[in-house]
Amino acid sequence: MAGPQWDVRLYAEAGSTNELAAADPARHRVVVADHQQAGRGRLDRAWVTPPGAALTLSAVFDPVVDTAWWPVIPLVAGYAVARVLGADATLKWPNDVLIAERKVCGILVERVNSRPPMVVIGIGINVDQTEDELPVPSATSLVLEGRGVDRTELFGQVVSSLRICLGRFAAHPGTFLNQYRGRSSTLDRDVRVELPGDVTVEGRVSDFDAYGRLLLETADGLLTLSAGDVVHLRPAR
Ligand code: BT5
Repeated sequence: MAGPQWDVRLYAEAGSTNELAAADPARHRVVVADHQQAGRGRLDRAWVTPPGAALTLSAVFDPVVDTAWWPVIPLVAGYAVARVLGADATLKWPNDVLIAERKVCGILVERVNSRPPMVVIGIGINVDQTEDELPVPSATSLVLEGRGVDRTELFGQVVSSLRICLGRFAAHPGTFLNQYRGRSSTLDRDVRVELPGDVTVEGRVSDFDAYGRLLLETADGLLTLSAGDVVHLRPAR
């Protein structure tokens, strides 16, 4: 199936690929850096990768879905990466990709208020890092999980998967969460959720709604959460 013509901008070094993509957004543009020196996570956190060992890219899309569905786009991006990484890649809500419960990929989706509005989908995948090169113990890399992959091939697979998954999502936005549930490592788990504003809640994740919100059963009743950092409290069953 022929895809669109991608406008790929490859940098040997860049600060943040998301920043570069957002500064000059154009449909089907992909910014990729061999070394990202100031990678960004959510909430001003850092995404840290050594030169030449990770895949760090940002792809620009103009999603043709009603704005009510935009909060689901980060989940779609995580799902698109997970299906490339294999059957054992799971999703920690909202969109971290895990292998064996450790984070192999982080995603940062940002909206650009251009005309039409676009999204920058930033994806960082740990590919060749050794244990020493990972910034936190909760991280892993593909090579540490026993799968060496070629970064260029992975790049092609991830960009194509993003396009396919966003296309399907745009066609049937209300059914995406059915697929997402099957990849979730957070569903049915006991979790602690750190909410914006230093509030923490604990409970069991009973489901996600069609808009990607997490439904948490707590001692005080059911909460519907649209943002937060999840900590899985017990091993997966
Ligand atoms: C994320 O944030 O997981 C989003 C990361 C997005 C990175 C991509 S790379 C291409 C594009 N350009 C950018 O500038 N960003 C995007 P968050 O959920 O806030 O997680 C950040 C936290 O993950 C940090 O505070 C660390 O604890 C941890 N971390 C940092 N680097 C990591 C790595 N390489 N692997 C795993 N965990 C990491």
